[in-house]
Amino acid sequence: MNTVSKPTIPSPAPRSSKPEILAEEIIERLTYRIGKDAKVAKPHDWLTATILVLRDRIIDKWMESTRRVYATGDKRVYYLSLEFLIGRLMRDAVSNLGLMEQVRDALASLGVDVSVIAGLEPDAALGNGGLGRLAACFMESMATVEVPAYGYGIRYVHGLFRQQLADGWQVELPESWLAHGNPWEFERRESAYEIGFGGTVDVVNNPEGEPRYVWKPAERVIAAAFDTPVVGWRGKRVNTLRLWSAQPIDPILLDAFNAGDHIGALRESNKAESLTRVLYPADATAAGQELRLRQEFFFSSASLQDILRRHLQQYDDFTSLPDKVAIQLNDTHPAVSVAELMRLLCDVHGMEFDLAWDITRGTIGYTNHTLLPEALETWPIPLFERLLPRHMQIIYAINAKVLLEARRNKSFSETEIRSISLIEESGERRVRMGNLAFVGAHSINGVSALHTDLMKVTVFADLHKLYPDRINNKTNGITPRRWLQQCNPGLTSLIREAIGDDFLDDAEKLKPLDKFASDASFQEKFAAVKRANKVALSNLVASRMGIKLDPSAMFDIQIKRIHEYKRQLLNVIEAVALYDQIRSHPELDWVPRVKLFAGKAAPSYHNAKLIIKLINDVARTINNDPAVRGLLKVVFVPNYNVSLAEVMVPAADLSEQISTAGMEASGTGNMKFALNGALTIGTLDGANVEMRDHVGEDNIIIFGLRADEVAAARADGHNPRAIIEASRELSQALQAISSGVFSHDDRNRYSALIEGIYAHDWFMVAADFDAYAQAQRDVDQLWTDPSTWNSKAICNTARMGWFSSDRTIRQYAKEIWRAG
Ligand code: B1H
Repeated sequence: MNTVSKPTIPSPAPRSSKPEILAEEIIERLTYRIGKDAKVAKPHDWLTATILVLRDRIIDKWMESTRRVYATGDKRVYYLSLEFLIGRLMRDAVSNLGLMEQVRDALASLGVDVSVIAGLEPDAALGNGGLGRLAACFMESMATVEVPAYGYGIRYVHGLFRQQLADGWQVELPESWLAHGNPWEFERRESAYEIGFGGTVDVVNNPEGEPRYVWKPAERVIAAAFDTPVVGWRGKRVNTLRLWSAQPIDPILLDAFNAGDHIGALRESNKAESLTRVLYPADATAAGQELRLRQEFFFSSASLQDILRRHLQQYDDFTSLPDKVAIQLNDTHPAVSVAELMRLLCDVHGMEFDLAWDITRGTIGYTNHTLLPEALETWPIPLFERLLPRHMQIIYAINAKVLLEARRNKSFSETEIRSISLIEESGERRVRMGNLAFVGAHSINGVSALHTDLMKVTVFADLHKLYPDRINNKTNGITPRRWLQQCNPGLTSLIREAIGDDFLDDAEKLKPLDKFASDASFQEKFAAVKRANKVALSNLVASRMGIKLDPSAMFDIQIKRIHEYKRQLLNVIEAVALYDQIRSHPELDWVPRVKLFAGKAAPSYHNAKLIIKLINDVARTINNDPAVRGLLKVVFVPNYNVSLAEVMVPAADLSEQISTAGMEASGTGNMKFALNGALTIGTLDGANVEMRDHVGEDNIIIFGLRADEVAAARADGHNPRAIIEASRELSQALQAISSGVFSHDDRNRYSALIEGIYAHDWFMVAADFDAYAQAQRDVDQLWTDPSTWNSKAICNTARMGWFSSDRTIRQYAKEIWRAG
């Protein structure tokens, strides 16, 4: 550095939020940034120009937030997740900046309808379902509760596939959210790191201490950073979502090109870029392919290198890492971070193994999201060793340490030791990523009280015995900004009129709304808002699908990934049974219902795709049967995503949360519906248990086996055939489906699916059917008394504030991260 005195650089003037000024700036951006004359600008151009104007207002706060954490030396939190299901960002940003009216007016003065251009923004679907959406809610809440945080993930070129229906079958189409560019992101060319794969490990002996290991990767790619600002409520803090994109070291091999090998010249480049090209659409199933392991290591290594670089900019060495940095692993997808952090500390920065191990564990926390065996990631040793030879050595070294600890402890049997090991020895030897994440973390948390309790007695029973203080619970939450204020402005203004604005800053202050539950005039207004939301959904269904819905019917909604454990099948079998009853007893007073479904199936998940087809087959038959007289409608809305949820959630009367008890770790859709005044019909699974505690058992409809009963039934050899024979409704419905009543074109289409229920009924569909059907008739009964229904719905909204992700994040900050 030379010593020339630094000039004082003025800061840009604060930006006005007057509609006239916003309008001027939008024209400015349109002209000079996009190069379009307002007269010929397309709606997309207006959208981009508007986002650029908003972005400027965010940048000031962003820089201020970054400066603040440097100045205070506060701990930084890093959330590592392979998925961020963020959806659209414009309405979120405008609303959190408090510019809703101003932006609407500014655009109106230019002849542009804000809702039209907002609807053009692509829905960023860099995630599969609940796990990815949770990461997005957490990002918004971390900014809101002012935790200095960075999200780290992958900038997939193609997010989750677009779902189309062809004759009722799911068809997957590529999704290209970046097609029109992405005005929210900033490419950071200065923040790029090399990521290696394969190769060999050299050992350099060191007479002074531990030998030094040097990994010589055979392949290398560049990880390039793209940053998106995340604005908290009222713009208090702006955090960064940093997504990595893979780029080749040599974009083109000129020698090969000049020698005429034009394809070979680009091979390296294509290979690098394919690393971050698509999101794995598995959801709750480990993908198990080499490219996936590459993705996991790629983003873990880039993130850790970035974290360590930032730390060294401010502090002398890494002994302070656990005090200044908290790294949270979102499931095991980034679990290789445990070994990579050890490698960076020991091999690159020369730290002793034992000290590095303490620092690693002091820094890392791990969140588990599922107990499903098929979702627990393990990698074959030969693959792991070939791709990450040095990490394999480190994992063996960690394992030796942990197993020695367990053996010294004396109270462990050989079976228990085997289950603690990071290496699975039965059959093909594999690395257990869950065990690696567990031993490398000081905190292991589940996502609901029930799920956390089950973790302690199932997957991690033996590790929990060895490290009894590490497992803790952090019940999931949802951001009330997106999932109440933005998606349900009608309900939000109604609540403001009744109890004032306090709940906008603290969702638990919805409580006073309880008093209005029995207020007849408030009930009427509440019902009117719900009806308007149902009309909006009906319009969407009419325009997308040409199906007409009656907004005075009960809207009964199940939207989530299609999975056998989530039991869309139970729901549709009940619809078939109800259909049968309506036809047999036309004289009875049936409650008009619309059963809506939406959700994607993993492309390779045969039964899930078959369930989609079944729902559509049943829908076609029921909707076209004049004997039903419109009393029952079944609709499968295609291409479920965040934006569709924002329309469906506020329109629900009844929320279906009917997973087999013990299988849904938490659920978060359940919370969104209840917050928006739907009643829940559900099992005692995941966060439903705590929702019942909060809303009160009179305000939720619970049915079915509990988790311990499911476990007992499975262990004792549950006899579904006997159960089915004892239930006339169920046997008739199953018979109808399996004999082809809904599939004349292929009468055996569903025979194997239904045979699974007769043969083992793993998901307890038969076991829970009668209780479910009865609960549905209880719901019908309730519906006939609108005042009681509405009062229960209002209680749900009033009492769901605890499920705000602000509460969840405060608990993580206090109890795991010790930050903020
Ligand atoms: C959840 C997943 C998941 N749990 C593997 N596990 C994946 C597993 O692509 N993969 O390999 C993707 C996702 N997702 C969900 O997490 C739980 O099922 C929900 O119950 C829970 O609410 C959500 C957030 O905690």
